[in-house]
Amino acid sequence: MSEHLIAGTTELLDGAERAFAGAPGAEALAEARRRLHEPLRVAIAGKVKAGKSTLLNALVGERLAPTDTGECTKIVTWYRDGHTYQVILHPRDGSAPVQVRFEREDGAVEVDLGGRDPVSVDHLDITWPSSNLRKITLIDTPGVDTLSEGVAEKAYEFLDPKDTETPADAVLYLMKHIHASDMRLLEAFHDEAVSQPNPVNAIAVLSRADEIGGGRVDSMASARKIAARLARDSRLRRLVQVVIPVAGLLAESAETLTEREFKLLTELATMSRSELETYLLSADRFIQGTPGMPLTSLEREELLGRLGIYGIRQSLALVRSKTVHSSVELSRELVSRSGLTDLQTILTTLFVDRAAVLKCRSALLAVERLCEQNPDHPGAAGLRLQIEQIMAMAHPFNELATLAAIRTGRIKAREQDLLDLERTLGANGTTPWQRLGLKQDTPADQIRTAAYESIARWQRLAENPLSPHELSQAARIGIRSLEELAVSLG
Ligand SMILES: Nc1nc2c(ncn2[C@@H]2O[C@H](COP(=O)(O)OP(=O)(O)OP(=O)(O)O)[C@@H](O)[C@H]2O)c(=O)[nH]1
Ligand SMILES: [Mg+2]
Repeated sequence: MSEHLIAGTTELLDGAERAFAGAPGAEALAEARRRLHEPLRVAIAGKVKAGKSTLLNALVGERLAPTDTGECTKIVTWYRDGHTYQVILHPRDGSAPVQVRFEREDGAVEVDLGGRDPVSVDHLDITWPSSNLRKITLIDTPGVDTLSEGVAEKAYEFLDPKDTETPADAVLYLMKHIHASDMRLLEAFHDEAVSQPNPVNAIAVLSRADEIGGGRVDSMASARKIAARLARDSRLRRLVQVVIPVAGLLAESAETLTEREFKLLTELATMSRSELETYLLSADRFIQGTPGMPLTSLEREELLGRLGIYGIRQSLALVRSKTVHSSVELSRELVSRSGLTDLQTILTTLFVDRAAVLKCRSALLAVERLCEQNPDHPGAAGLRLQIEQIMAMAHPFNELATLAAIRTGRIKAREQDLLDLERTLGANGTTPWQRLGLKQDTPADQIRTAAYESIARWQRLAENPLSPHELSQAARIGIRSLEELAVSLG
């Protein structure tokens, strides 16, 4: 299926390049073509200090993006896989990109801007050999505080496809609490052209989840409850597919945990639990400690900076209960408890498995934008028709559009029907068992039976004279998804 889609999109780009040769903005087509064969681009956006760079590092599994201070946190920075380590600076004035020097300080890549004002830099493009960047290129964006500030405007513009070409195919939006400006920024990312305000290419992350419960051992459980409540909020459902809580700092440190840190934690775990608890009530108390307490103040401060109170509590509990016996085991447990494993799974099922559709969607948008910029061009009408044809023929687009229609409240039905239909359309993942809500190891014949039962159910709904037209149409798209699924089972 995706090969057909890529072939159709490539043909469209060929036609557009012939039609628009030399026309203003035609360079965008070559870029769109390149993108089709590159990894999916996922932007990490959100307000200032939401924990974006920290989460990026956790996803790469290395401390690459600078956090906290430094002029480079104000610049959009791409991290992509490649053979060599290099940093290319793209100036804002459109002049030629230049290779710049960098150092690694405290793990993070410190780029030497060569005296340039960060505002004059459009973006930095960092190539870094990493298997975690093979399928997705990650784009770190500067935090948006108030939308009127210079830097904020830049990020806003970056996410707003109306003004500039959208450089990302999908977005992870980090939020600590839901905020009116959070919604505005998210809305800006959603284009209207290809499939209406679109919740299909965005995931919300409830970030710094450990802080939600004040670092208590049950912080993640509280964060999960809040995330589940947010995910039911109709305003948010219009904008994102899911809301996932992640303790990014813990995830980053867990991914990069050292043998030495494991040893320090083991030493700390020798102190009685009740005694240590009184010191874990605040960061100051923990660092100051008391004479005779394991580790030096400096060592405790270092651990706190890496793991936070929540991470320290979790680590000590795991060491004490002998659930983990090595830094490798501790790292694995903490990665899971930070919510990163869940996020990685969701990223794979919702973005990576759909990469071809999302990338083709970006390419169709690029052609459509060019047609808009040159409305009187003789080729524009034909290309627009071709875009419509690709979208109508490519079933994955219909799935995305229908998912978006359900999410934006344009399809009315019983809540359970809508939830099941969303799942059928691939909202929870595109494998047969995910679409049917079955267990992963369900045998093929049971999957097939479930698929036929489900087809019959949607047929009844589609043919029911009382079903509104939009619902019948949505049910038919679901039937087509299930038919393709049944064929794929052989
Ligand atoms: N407790 C806790 N602190 C976090 C978490 N994630 C990030 N931080 C801290 O929050 C601060 C900001 O983190 P960054 O990752 O730089 O946030 P950012 O969104 O990239 O910030 P800007 O790019 O400046 O907008 C740092 O001191 C991090 O250590 C988290 O999950 N829990
Ligand atoms: Mg940052």
